Amino acid sequence: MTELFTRSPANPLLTADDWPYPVNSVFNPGAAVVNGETVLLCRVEDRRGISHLSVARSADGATGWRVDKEPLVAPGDHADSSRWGVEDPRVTRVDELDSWLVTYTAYGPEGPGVALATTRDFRSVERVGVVLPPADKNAALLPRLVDGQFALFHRPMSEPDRRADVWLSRSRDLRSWSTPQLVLAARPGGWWDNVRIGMGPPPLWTPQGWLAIYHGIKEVAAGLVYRVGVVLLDLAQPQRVLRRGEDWVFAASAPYERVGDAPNVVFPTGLLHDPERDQVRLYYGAADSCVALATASYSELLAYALSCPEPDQSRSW
Ligand code: BMA
Repeated sequence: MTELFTRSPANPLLTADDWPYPVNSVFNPGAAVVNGETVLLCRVEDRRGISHLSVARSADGATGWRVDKEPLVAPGDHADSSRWGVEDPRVTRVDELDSWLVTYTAYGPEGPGVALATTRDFRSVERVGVVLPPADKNAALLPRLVDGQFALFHRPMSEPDRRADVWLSRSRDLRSWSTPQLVLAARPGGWWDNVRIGMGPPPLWTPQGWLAIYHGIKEVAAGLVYRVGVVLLDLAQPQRVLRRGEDWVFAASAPYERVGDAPNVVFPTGLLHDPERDQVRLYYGAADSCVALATASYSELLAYALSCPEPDQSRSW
């Protein structure tokens, strides 16, 4: 398979050195286009190890970043379910709300839970708070309603077998969510996504289905390796997988992906489609240390997804 994604020559786009105050690391950004500018909502880990979410803006999405001096979403106080940090945001434009919805992980003594906030301008947020209790994370909302309902992918951790797969829940009010339906499971044995998987950025609408990027984890002697895969989901029933790639489409190879706080991690969280350039921009965290960008041709990526096998229900991986 030819490489679908090309790394930006400006990588790493953002590191701790770009922050206006001392921090440990900057990674796993949600992405949006706001008034023609690219806005990244970055996870910033401070020097206590607690994360907050801060905005960086750029005219071309790769260079000339301007970083806000104050967090957009800060961790909660002592009694709060996010007292140990707010992490891994995904950002979805929701026209029905005339807002962007931020889905993020609220981390506290109970574990990681799924939390929501809305913003109209990336200068202030309204917090909805935790909507799916621990242990749950990797939440990404579809940009369109399905049967009049919001559709949210998320990754509950089931006990006692500690399975960690991608599920879908629906809601009319963003607060109460339906019983989850299984979408995509980790593949056992030697597969690259055999330990845990999680939805990446909010999937892209295409005429052929929802084009979705996910991360998959494999455990090797040296630790965990995070890679990136592609699936195509049914437009009307997004819990139905139409196609699933067998190979990963993106994996750590650059020095800033191989070396850092968490080596060999690429963690995709932002995906922007520019129809005029037939381009998608994938923003990701590298090695839990910096923010990076890889681009692909939209039509090549979609053609690749359509060429992948249909999942065979009778086959057990
Ligand atoms: C996951 C999340 C991500 C992180 C990744 C690799 O569980 O916590 O924030 O990037 O692990 O360490």
